[in-house]
Amino acid sequence: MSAAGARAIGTDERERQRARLALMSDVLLETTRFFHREGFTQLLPVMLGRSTDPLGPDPGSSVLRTVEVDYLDQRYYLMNSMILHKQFAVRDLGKIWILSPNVRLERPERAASGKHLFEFTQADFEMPRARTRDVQDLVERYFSALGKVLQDHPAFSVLDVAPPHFTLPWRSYTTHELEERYGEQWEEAASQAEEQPFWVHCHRREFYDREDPAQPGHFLNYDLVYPLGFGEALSGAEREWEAERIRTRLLRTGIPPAPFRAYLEHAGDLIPSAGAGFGIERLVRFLTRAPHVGDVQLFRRVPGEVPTL
Ligand code: ASN
Repeated sequence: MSAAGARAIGTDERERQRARLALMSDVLLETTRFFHREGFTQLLPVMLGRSTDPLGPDPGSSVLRTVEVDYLDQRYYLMNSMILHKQFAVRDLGKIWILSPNVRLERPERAASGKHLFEFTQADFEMPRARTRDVQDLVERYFSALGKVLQDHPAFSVLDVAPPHFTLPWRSYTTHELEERYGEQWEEAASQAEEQPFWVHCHRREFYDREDPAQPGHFLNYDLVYPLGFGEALSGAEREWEAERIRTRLLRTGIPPAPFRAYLEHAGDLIPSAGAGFGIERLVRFLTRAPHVGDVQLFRRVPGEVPTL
């Protein structure tokens, strides 16, 4: 790589970077194969939308603002995530997935977490009429297949890291249990305490995650968390799909309604679905034990760092 493209780094680090990116290339190939085998249709990503994910209210989110682009008398938003588009795609096409670039203007302090980027790509999928268990089973099948395919990958010997060894099924907790055990900032401590990825259910967050109609105040959503301190891997949910419930949930969040007008206009056509998204860079960081998630990007997008290009 020429000096114009990447930070000045030593030969050893360059070799490690090549190994991480070679592994990422094979992760992308296996991810594509996996979703294809499972009968998902791959969509090209949307970058600008009349509505996008508000990313909140969520105690885990620290985005400064959503990027707005004005074009021909119309306001567009750069994708925080494609969640709202996924809900319509799943209605039209059935099981879908996307390698979706997200721009999230994180605060500079987030650089120290080791896991935040202001631009990253997530594998984002959605399934019609699916429930939590279906998503968990699919994700566990994915990691199991990925682990097998990557066993002999040369990157692991370059990096002196053991290939992944996943023992399934993974444990499930609720946020309430983990809060009791580790306090409000449970993610870091819980992630440090575990040796396998684990599921965490029932987060109070965005309006599109379904609130259990049988148990108001409980949410039919989930995160997968990597062990050994690597933190959140994936987030997803069963979705709110009835227009009236969506309106009520949106109102309750108190976020300005203008960016959701277009979404609400069509919300009467939604169907029940569930899905999730997982960051490709975080996955490769976890597999390669990279110190920072920016270390798996050739063109680093770390909050507070000015990129070379
Ligand atoms: N991809 C996530 C989901 O499916 C949304 C997000 O990235 N905030 O729920």
